[in-house]
Amino acid sequence: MINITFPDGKKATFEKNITGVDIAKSISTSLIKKCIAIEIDGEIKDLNTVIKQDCKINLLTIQDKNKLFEILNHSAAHVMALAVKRLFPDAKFSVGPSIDEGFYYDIDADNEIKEEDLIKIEKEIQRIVANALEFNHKTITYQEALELFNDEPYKLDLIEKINTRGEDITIYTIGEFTDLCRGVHVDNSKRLKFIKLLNIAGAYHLGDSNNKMLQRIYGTAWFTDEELQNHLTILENRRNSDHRKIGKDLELFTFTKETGAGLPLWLPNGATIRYQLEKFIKDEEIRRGYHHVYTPVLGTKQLYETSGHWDHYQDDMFKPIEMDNETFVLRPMCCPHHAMIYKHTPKSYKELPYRVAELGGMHRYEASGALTGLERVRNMCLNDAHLFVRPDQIKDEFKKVIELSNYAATILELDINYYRLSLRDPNNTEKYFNDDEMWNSAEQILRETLNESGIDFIEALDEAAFYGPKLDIQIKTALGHDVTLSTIQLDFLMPQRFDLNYIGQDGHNHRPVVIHRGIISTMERMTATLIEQYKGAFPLWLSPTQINIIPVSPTIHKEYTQKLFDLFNQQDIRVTIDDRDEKIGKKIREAQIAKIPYTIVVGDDEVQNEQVTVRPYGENDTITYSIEDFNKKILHEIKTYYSNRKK
Ligand code: TSB
Ligand code: ZN
Repeated sequence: MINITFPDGKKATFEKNITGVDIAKSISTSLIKKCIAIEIDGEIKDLNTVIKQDCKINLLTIQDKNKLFEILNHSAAHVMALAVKRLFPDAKFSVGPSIDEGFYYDIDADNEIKEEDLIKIEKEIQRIVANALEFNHKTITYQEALELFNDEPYKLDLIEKINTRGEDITIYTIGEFTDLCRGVHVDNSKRLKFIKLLNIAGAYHLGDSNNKMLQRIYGTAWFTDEELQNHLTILENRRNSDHRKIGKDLELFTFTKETGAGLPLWLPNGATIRYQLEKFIKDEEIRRGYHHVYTPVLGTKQLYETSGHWDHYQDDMFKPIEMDNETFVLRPMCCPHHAMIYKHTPKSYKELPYRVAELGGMHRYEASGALTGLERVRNMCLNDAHLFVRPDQIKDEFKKVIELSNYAATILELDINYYRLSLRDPNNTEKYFNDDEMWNSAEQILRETLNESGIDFIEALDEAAFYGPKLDIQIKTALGHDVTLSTIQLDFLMPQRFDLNYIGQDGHNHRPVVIHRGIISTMERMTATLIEQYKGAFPLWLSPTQINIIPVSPTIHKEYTQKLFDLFNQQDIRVTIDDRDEKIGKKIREAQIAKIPYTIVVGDDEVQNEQVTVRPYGENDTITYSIEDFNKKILHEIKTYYSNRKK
């Protein structure tokens, strides 16, 4: 006999070896139809799991849909695999898990599955849904598994792995399709009515680039049509603010096969935005006592051996270049060059903090699958600085950097997701240099500084730089990636490695400490962030074109149009004239599509009254100003980094 306790405390007794279906049946026949899965002692299981001992159970229905999202999507992967098998009988299957917002399945169909086939597969899925097929599972032996999947090479690989781990091998059958799987699933394919296949991407079997590249089909499944439609709208909005799409539409940047993956080409519009960002941060840093320098993008391999990059950061570097018996590396970071700048002359304690800054070019060999538009590239320019400070200056200087970071975040209107204190994992001896005492004191100082600054932060293990702990300022991208924008890092190692000193008040040599910091990140990542944040409608100071003048008649209004152009152009305002032989309505529309902040239309009235009629971006109404008033207004907006972004 087995005693079952329900969530409301009621109890029931059954014969041995019953399943969720039997329990539902004992309550009411209508409940059988509603039950999707079962919770046994708090763990979600298949509805037809055999219960062998006393337990607490909870029969899960659509009311519990939040709990069931994962198993719904995992079941969706199976149903999709069955559909694919019917349409592509030769396809071989790898793995098909649920993910945050849906599911995928990695399939080897010799690249036969095309984007347009997704509709066919969806139709087949709907047939499977209509057939209301049950999910059935059982445990089999290693030998049985080898026989059953003898024609499925990827499954055989998985079976070997499961067997080595000494785990049970379980299989699930739906219709004519049997899959190797740990579960859990919904009871029946009829639950998968609201499903959508999204796209196909390349993926290696088990994510290992030594394996064959397979096709990964992504999809998402929901319990109601309303939820599915809502989710599709969210995805559509995300796609529309994806910086790669906007960057293409607004001609900001591009990549070509010929130049190489992850190596961005900044088109004139994007280059203008970048130049404004560079000017903004460089001028601000100079005002705050930074020394801006220029140093080369490569150095000798030896320089990077001394710094420790060669030992701890080699995997992220391009391969060395050999020339005339010397070996060079493309630098992945600017720190060693800045250390050499510090060393150029002896420093006295009075000269510290000594702040070396650069818009520094660097190269990192990011995995090809990780490259994402401008967000993650292989050639980049970092708003970098290395602050050489006395130990008694660490906290103050760190706080000043936080202050600068806050200032930049305000001007750039950044939506910061969270602050992260990134610590080393003491067990990861390969990644971090080995000096417990140094790490402990660096981490402690940083924690104290953050607490004193009143910053709300989370702590994360194994996210530190190889040379020290850091404060990372994280944002969430349109695609939902969690990425680091600003970073402020504490380093006791580099001064030692490069034998950096300053002469103290006592006349003796002392070791400085280094703060590495990147405030507005790389120009690449910051531009990607701003594109997504503003959805391409940049504030005036950043806009590639600030004013577009459209003469109603390119001949009659030519002189006045030119006069306005010259006036703005001479004040470094980025202005264009659209005197193409096109309808005025079309030109205004195109200026809106290009998201130009101000469009001036010049007609007879404007010429006669020496005025400008202006249509701000995104507005239907125009405003008429005297030339002088408009000029003042835009100069003010540029100078104050004005933005009317609605958050
Ligand atoms: C701050 N040596 C320090 C520097 O002094 C350093 O390089 N730190 S870093 O490794 O964290 O990189 C600084 C910033 O560059 C990161 O915070 C991130 O915003 C940006 N970044 C890193 N890798 C990439 C990449 N592949 N593409 C674009 N931006 C990147
Ligand atoms: Zn650095």
